[in-house]
Formats: sequence, C-alpha cells, structure tokens
Amino acid sequence: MKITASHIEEANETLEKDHLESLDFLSQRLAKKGIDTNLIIEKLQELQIAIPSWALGAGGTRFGRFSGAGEPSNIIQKIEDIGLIHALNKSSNAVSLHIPWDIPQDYEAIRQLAKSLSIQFDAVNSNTFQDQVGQKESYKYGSLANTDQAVRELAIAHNKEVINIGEKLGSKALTVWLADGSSFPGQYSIRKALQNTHESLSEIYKALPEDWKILVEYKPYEPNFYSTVIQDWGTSFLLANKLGPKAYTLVDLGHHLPNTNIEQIVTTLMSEEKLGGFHFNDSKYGDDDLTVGSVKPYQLFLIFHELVQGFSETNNPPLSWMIDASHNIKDPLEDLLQSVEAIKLAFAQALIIDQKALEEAQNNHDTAKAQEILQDAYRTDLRPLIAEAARRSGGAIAPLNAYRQIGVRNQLIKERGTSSKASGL
Ligand code: LRH
Ligand code: MN
Repeated sequence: MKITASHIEEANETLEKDHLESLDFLSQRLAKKGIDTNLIIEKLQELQIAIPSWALGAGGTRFGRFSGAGEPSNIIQKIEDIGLIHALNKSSNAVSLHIPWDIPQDYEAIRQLAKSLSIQFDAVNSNTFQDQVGQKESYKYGSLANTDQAVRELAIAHNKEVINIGEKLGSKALTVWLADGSSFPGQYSIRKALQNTHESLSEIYKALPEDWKILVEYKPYEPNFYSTVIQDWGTSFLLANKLGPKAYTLVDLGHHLPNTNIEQIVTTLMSEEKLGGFHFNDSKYGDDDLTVGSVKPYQLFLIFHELVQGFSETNNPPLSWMIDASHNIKDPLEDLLQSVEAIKLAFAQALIIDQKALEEAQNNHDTAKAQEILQDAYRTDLRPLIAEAARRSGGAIAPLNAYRQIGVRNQLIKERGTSSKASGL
C-alpha cells in the first residue's frame, strides 16, 4: 500500500485549526524569549532518522516471540513500510540494512523503489554473531577476535562483502557490532582478543571506499556475560583512533551499564570529533531496545543538549541518526513513529535552551539557575513544532493518529496475510 497526499490531507483536515492555534500561541511565547520558531521548525524538518530494517516485524526474546500480522517478509516490503513511516512523519528518509538478514536480490529494483519513496541507504550492518547455514567456520567463540585465524578471515571477508553490498545501494558507512567475548573468567585471553579485533578491523578499514566511514559499536554484555571485546566507549574510541580518520564510535543508548552518564560520553566523543552516530532506543535495565524516550526522556533531552552545544562548539562531522529497537508487544510501525517523534521532541527542547543565560549561570556557579534554564526548555510543550515541521513537509500533523485513521495495518494484513514474518531479531 502507499500513503497518498489525499490520505494526509484527510488526516490533517480535522486537526489543522487546533494545531495552528497551539502553534501560534507557542510561537508568541517563544518569540518573547527571542526564539525564532521558524528556524527551529526548519532544523526539525532537516533532521532525518534512519529506520532499522530488522525492526519492522515483531521482535522477541529467548522466552518467545508473539508474531505480528501483515509483517514485511522481504526487503522490498520492508522499504515499502519505511516509505509508509516517511510519508506520515517526513522524518525517516533512510533505511539501515542488516546483512545477511536483508541481502538484496535485484539491486536496480531496490534502488528504484527506494528512490520512488525518497528513501536513502544509511549505514549497512555486518553480522558475525550468527552462523549462516552451510558456513565453513563457526562464530561460536567469536569472529574478528577469534583465536582461530580461519574464523577471523571469514568474518573479515563478510564485512568486505557488506561494504560491496552497501556501495551498490549508495550507503556510505559500515556498522560493526561484535558479540565477541567470554562468559567465564579464563575462557580466553582478553588481551589477545582485543589485539585480534584491532588487526581484523584494520583489514576491513583498508577495504573502505574513500568517502566511507566505519562505525564501531560497543556493548558491555549479551550474548556474552563475563567480557565483551568492545565493551565500552573507551575501547571503541581507542580502536577508532588506531584505525584512522574514517573510523568513529557508534553510541547505542541501550549499551550502557545502569546509571552511566551517556550524555558525558557523547560530549567527550564530540570533543575528539569521533562521534559517528547513534542507535536510539530506551531501556530500564539492559539492552531492552524499547521505544525511544519511553523510560528516560530527560536523559534523551540531556544527550541532545550536549549534541546542540557540540554542533556549535566542535568540528565533529555529521552523524548517522539511526533507531535500533525491538518491538515485542507493539505494532512496529507505531513504535517507530513514536520513537522518531521522541527524538525530534528532545532535539527541539535542546534547541530552545537559553545557552547564553546558561553559560552565565555556570560561570556564576549558580547551579539552581542553571537547572531552571534546562528544565524550562524541557518542560515547554513543543509538540506543535514537531507537528508543524511534518505538516510543512507534506506529512501528518499527528502521524500515529493518521496511521490508525488510514487503517494502514489492516491494509497490510489484507495484502500480506497474518503469517508473513519479517527477518531480524
Ligand atoms: C546489538 C545491536 C547491534 C545490532 C543488533 C541488531 O545489541 O544493538 O546494533 O547489530 O543490535
Ligand atoms: Mn545497536
């Protein structure tokens, strides 16, 4: 199915009057603070969030998976679903593919379809955490870090293949996340594992086209539960520095031990111009891959506060903005619509922070004042700006409402049935 301009018009019709009233009221209040609402709206229209190809069906855990209905069962249908999200919020103009879950059969058809839906290809993800049918060597004891050279070479070759696939689609980045690690002390040499990983990544780095980047994603645990070879930002940063100027650190919000100050990690990486991008999600305990902003919205706001300051005070290159979530109980498309909105809301809140007054309060050690300045921005309801950014881009004022009003899921079930299953986690 496709969402047309008339679908959007119909969905916006009943909401437009109230929306424009709230927008007008908010714009006047912000103008009194010297804030140019149109400038904020333009920045919101520019921010585009890539959708993970592995999160368009129902996700699961080791305790089971409750399949959804009308799921996309191939890459064509996945790109069509991302086209539906983008038609509604005009903020999701890219897909991040995971190989081999989404190996294109017909590159020309995929490129044409993506072009027709204004969808680009963000970072491609390699997968050396699962063995494929008929695979010569196993990744059971690791891939790029494995003590076995044949396994390392297989994993290096896979990453080079993923780069080739990405090149054919117009992607400009490779994301490497390694499950490599150990579940028991003594199981392997932590130093040799890191050394092997660096040497293997160096081989992959040599295969990167000139205008590409490699995003090194870290994670403290799971599926290994004693050590993970790239366990934290420091290890990823260390490797990115050793690899060279095309290597950066990717921050997955769910890949931090409880109470980690993620916004400080973001600032430190931007100061070193080594922040490559994000996998946005939220979590309460571990790598829960929940809807962005659904558990710790203030942390998300503080991360965007550091990003907004970092954009103006560092030379960190443009970022890869991607979601990485798993939908165990909610409709994946609804969940992704909510996640994109939460990201844009946090960005908008950070954009209205009175940076000058904040710096003054900080220089005067006026902590309470500094807090008030941050919380004033966080507690300002900026949803009319998100809605207006979508409306001005030809999208829906209320994307989730429009999704339900149009009856997208029912239409997808009519077209695909109830047993189609999406590849991915
Ligand atoms: C690992 C991870 C990684 C992906 C996978 C789907 O937890 O965050 O980014 O490869 O999820
Ligand atoms: Mn991730």
